[in-house]
Amino acid sequence: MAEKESHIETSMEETKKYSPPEEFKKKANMNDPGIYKYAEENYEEFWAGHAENLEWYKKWDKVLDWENPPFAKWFVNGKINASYNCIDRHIKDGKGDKVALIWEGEPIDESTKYTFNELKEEVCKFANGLKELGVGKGDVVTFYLPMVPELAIGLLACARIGAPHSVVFGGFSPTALADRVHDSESKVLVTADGYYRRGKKLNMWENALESLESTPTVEKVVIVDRMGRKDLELDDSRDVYYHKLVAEQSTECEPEQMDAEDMLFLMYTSGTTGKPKGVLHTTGGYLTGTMTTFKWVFDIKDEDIYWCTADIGWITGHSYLVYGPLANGTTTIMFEGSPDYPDKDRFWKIVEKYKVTVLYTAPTAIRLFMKWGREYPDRCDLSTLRLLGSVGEPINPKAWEWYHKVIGDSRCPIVDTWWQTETGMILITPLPGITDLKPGSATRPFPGIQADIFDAGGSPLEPNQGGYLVLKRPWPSMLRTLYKNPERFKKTYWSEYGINIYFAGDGARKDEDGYFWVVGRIDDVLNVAGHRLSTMEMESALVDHPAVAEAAVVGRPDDLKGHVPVAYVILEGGRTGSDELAKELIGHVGKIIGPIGRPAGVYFSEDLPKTRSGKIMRRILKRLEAGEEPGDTSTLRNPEIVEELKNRVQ
Ligand code: 7RM
Repeated sequence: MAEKESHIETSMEETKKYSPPEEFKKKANMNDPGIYKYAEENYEEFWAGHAENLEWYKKWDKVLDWENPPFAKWFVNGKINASYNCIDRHIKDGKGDKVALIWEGEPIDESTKYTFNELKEEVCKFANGLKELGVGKGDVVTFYLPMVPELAIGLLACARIGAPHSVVFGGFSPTALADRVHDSESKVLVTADGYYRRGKKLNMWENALESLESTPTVEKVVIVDRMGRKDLELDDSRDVYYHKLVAEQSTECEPEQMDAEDMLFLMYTSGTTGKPKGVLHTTGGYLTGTMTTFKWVFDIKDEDIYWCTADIGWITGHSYLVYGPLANGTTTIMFEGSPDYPDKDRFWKIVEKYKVTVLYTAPTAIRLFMKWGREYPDRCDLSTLRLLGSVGEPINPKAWEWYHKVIGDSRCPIVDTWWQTETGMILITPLPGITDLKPGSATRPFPGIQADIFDAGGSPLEPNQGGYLVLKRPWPSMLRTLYKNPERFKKTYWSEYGINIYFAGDGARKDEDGYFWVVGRIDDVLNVAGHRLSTMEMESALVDHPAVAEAAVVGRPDDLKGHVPVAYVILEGGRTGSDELAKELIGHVGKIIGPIGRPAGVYFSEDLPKTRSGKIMRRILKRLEAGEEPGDTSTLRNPEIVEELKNRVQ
């Protein structure tokens, strides 16, 4: 990881407290604050109690095996199927006709609903189709899709037959897709002909085709016909349309009995080095963790209409759009489009249309809505909302207050939830009805979770001292390893403070009430609009360009997106920077990583601040971008460059 600073600066603005109304407390499902103490003292039993809510083919012999840290096993020798538990179990409980999934297309008049019965049929058909293509237990299937129902169905179809899924966000480039397909050795890729974005029709098939040139493991490609394009040139021995594949399939498919520790999915995430990490989640623990946190954090009732606005291409979409809600038998909404199409009131129109009761979204979206103004939400009936969630980055108190007042009508509690791709489930969060809220704080660890703040040397810090966020005890939906890379798994997460302590990579402080205030990443990972991007990945994309000799990418604070990437570039000898070249470099990075990786700006410079051993001190560039003093430059080989850059940046 990046050099550790001895001090993490955290802001300490004092904030109002919001106490849940007594009435709400009474209604809340889990209104016993004693649950924290119970879970703390009996945490294996606590988790086992929740796992009992799932249906197992065979119960576990042991709740947790932590004898060989950091390699945890949960619900040892238990046998279970995630797809069965998300669908069939509810049908058996008489909920077959309840709506499981609502899909809202980007075009305003396009939507579909699936009851649990219908979802089961679709999932079984796709599962049988995948089997026909030769997919069996343990074969990874990669999905590169827009937000179409086939994506949610595909996850559950894979889970049904024991084939791990790996979803690559549709905004990633062909190169990024190829890297991920390659690492996971997928034999099947599921993609689409195209997708809608703000009324425009965009191609997807061309990207998939480009990546297929360098992914020899792929034998079969399934294509979802989203746009009705007629111009696709298919390779008949490899490519098949989704609707043709599933047309004749049986609507029954016996779920595979999976071991609790069998891989459920891979989710690639940006790390501190260029190569993305394949975060591996398993079946029993992941489902227990997401089911339980979903129910408690969102205080879920059977009649809730729940909407998570995340894309299934990210972990939030996996855990809290698909698995968490469906494991609880909750109606979950999936939206294909953008918040401003056809107008800036689209989200609120959806809330009104489906009478959404619980909304889970990201601070970056909230800040955008704030900028657009309250006229858009005010046009719509939001009175069905009763609880609001936030995830992805710290929510600034101003955005919190706006969300609370304008969207929540000062009625709805806000659950600010801290977690990561690696943690699989929410770990720091209020419990509505129990926890007093402080805008900007994710509040307290979920029952049974032990979080703390350590200094660089590994000692727990006093209240309000900034340090490093750690987790001191395993939890059921923790990542089990990095795919094919257990050494990197150990090194990245379990080496900083010893093999029992999970190092989250976030800077944070704990206040006098034990509330956590997360500042953000302390490694070379940028959080851009709630998406994790690796600065190293962008730097290698830049130096891949013939004009670039060296590059450093850092985050610049941004009112809307939290941070945006900016690139400092040293050109190859003889070259001079220009607006054209800057544009070209931005486009180049966009092509290698995908549109979300495009730098917001490029600076050309003769040199960059470097240590005597030649390492670029990104920390200094980061400070300049934040408009702060550069700090100690005495260890630099070339301190004079800092002044020069400072004049240019400001
Ligand atoms: C769920 C998700 C993880 C990183 C994490 C933090 C940041 C997420 C919050 C937050 C402050 C929050 N997974 N983060 N939630 N920071 N408060 N409520 O976002 O793997 O994509 O990102 O996001 O830095 O380490 S993720």
